[in-house]
Amino acid sequence: MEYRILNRFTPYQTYDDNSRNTYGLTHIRCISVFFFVDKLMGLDGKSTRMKRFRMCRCVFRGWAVRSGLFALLSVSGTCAPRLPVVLSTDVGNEIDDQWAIVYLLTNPAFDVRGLMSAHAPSIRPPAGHTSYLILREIVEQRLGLVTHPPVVEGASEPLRDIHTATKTPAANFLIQASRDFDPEHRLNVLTIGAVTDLASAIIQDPGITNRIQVVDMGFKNWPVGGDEFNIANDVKAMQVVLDSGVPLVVGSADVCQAGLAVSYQEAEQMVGTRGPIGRWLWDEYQAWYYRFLKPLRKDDFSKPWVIWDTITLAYLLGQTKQAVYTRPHLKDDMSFEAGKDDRKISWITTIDTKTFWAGFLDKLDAYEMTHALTTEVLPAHTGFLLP
Ligand SMILES: [Ca+2]
Repeated sequence: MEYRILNRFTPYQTYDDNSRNTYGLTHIRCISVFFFVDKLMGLDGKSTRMKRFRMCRCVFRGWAVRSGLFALLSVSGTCAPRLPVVLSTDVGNEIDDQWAIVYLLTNPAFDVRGLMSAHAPSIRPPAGHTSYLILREIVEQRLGLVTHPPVVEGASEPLRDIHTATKTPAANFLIQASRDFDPEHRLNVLTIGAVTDLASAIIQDPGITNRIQVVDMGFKNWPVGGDEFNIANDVKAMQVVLDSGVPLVVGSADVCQAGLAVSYQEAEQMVGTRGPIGRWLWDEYQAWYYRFLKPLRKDDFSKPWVIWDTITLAYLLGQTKQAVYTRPHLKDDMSFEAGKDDRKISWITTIDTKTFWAGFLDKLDAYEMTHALTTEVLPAHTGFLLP
């Protein structure tokens, strides 16, 4: 019983076969304990059945009391409620989504209900499907998860207009996943790409705005809004999200640049010296760096790259500060104008960078120590690695 309780609060072990190994060890340990007690009390083959029965009853009672105490200690002392999360990611166009996916699935604080792919123009068409394949490969191959939260395919194109949903598996999944929640207990929806599937879910089921909270990486800055990659990839979808009134927290590019920039040397120190997952993140960092930064700066490694999308996780972990503004309307040119009412929006202003990266590396180490991970070179599906 006690081991089952331990496992419940160790989610990076509950998704895969490694947890079954823990159960096997538990059984062996229990048998060993009973054998030792048997010998200590002289209960060998000459003992009566009644003696054995009383002994077993005594042991069982003691075990039950211990387990109850352990459960109470676990719940009250060390285990905060886990954060229910669904992620929508355009993984495959850059390197930051990979870091966000890794942290989401290695940190026991997150109760991951599902992972959805999203489109971007730099992902091979159909982009939603390509991103889905990359996402699945990361979860199953890079992170080695035999069983895992649902991985669901998202839209491959932006919305046609603000009134017409794109009916995708991801939009349907999000609506279904949200049904377990209510205004006081909301599902966190992290969007780190175009918000097409989120907008489609809202158009199909407006009531979802009472069951979810959205944390989005997007926009250049406050109060401009601005032409930023994720927003530009589906402006209409973000117009739907903003106008719906769904609780929305934004992590904009300027705040990411201030808090999540990682230099070449820092990236090597952070992930390059770790296990297979860390080395993969480092390989992709280098590939991205040499393709997009070095051609312009031959002997200069000082320019960092920004791990943008992880700002959404920093928010969920309480490692950011926010300002609350009157909710704007998004114009077609991606600038803001005054909204029609006094509804609000939360805008992240700072990130506790040191605490965030320390937690990231701590969870990565713990995961790599407890999981069998591949060291094979996997086929590169990521867009910027394609020939
Ligand atoms: Ca992204």
